[in-house]
Amino acid sequence: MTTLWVLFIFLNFDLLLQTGQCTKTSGQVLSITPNTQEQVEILKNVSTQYQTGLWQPVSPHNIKELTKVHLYVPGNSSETVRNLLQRHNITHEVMLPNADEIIKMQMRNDSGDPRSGSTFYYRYHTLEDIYDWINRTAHDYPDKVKAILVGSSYEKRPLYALKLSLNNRPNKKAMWIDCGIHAREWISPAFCLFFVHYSLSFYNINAEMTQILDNMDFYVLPVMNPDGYKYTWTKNRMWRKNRSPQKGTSCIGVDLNRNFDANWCTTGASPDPCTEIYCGPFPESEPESQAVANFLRSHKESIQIYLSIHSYSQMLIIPYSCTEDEAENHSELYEMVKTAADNIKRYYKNIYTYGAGAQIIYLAPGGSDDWAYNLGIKYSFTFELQDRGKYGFLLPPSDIQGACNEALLAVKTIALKVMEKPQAATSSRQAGPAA
Ligand code: DDK
Ligand code: ZN
Repeated sequence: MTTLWVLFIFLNFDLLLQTGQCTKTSGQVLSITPNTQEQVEILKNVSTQYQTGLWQPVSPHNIKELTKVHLYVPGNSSETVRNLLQRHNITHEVMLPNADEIIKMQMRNDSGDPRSGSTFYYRYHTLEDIYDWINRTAHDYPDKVKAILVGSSYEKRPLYALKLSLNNRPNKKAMWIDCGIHAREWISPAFCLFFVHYSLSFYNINAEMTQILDNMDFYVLPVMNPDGYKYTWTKNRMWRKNRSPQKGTSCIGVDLNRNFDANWCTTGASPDPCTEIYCGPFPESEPESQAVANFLRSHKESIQIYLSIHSYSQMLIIPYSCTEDEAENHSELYEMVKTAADNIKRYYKNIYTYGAGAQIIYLAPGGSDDWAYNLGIKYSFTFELQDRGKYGFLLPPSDIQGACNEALLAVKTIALKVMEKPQAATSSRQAGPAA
């Protein structure tokens, strides 16, 4: 009998220890589906309290019935939040039980060692390592790559775009690609690095890439929001905005993808600095968005294609996101993203949705793509890369290769399609007879 009691106590003690450990161990990402309007309201509250991080949708305002919400819940509020959901009978499951471990894994994989070979592009890198890589790349390919200083961030970090120009043909058109507008979307800068590397390595090897680079230059800005990116490595992995302080509040940062002058700060953006979709005090108020806007304004005769890389949800987005109106060349753009998505499905068996932003996600005014489009860059796109449904922003390094290859295929598809077009629209802006 005594033995049984001892055993009983021992087992329960063990259980106590385990639960004790569990609450301490890790933050989690929950996938939650509100079934009623009442549950929607509860979720909106939960997502603004308990220091949780809303991953999807981007703002509590966009939470609606029967649509999945992804919520990062840090270890210390995990029990409270799950109890609350249970109490209100809100359907939820754990999408990522060990979020904190995965965060560590993503950082452990960093190394600036150039001798670590091809796997360099299938790891995430600190901001310092990305700056080193930019220097190294410009240095190693002096006749093909130039680092152009397009501006600086709020905290005075340089914004370098790499210009890839693989031959000396005059008057080439160009494509602009920016990565890392949103700090926590780490796959985005990883794609820009991968893309530059691929272009330099596969010119004269891959037929399509050769054809594209023979006719087109690329401007690649690997990290448009360096202050935010740095912050995700050092302070808060889930940071989205830039890091500029705002008047009259302790809340920091502007959503750079709401800060451009395209139906600025209308529905889908917020004038509240404490939200993730804060539009800033006025259009182009932020040095990062202003730098990109200035560069595009001064190169709009040559830049024919604009592309901004984000994550996650696997989408190929065309204008407009700032209004429900259709873009003037909607069907042409739609055909391009459809073909790109079809190619991705065929080669990689992965499904990307495509279409006008306002139709396929939500109204998102003040975006760089819509602004570039209105500037006259009529082939304007935003890609949302992987994950495939489990990791969200914490896409493991082992998935970088797949995500980048899919996006690369979409870039190639679009570049080749644009090259087929008669260049009337762009060349007519230049004075004098067409070449
Ligand atoms: O900025 C957003 O909320 C997402 C990327 Se995370 C893109 C929204 C559509 C494109 C708006 N320019
Ligand atoms: Zn984004």
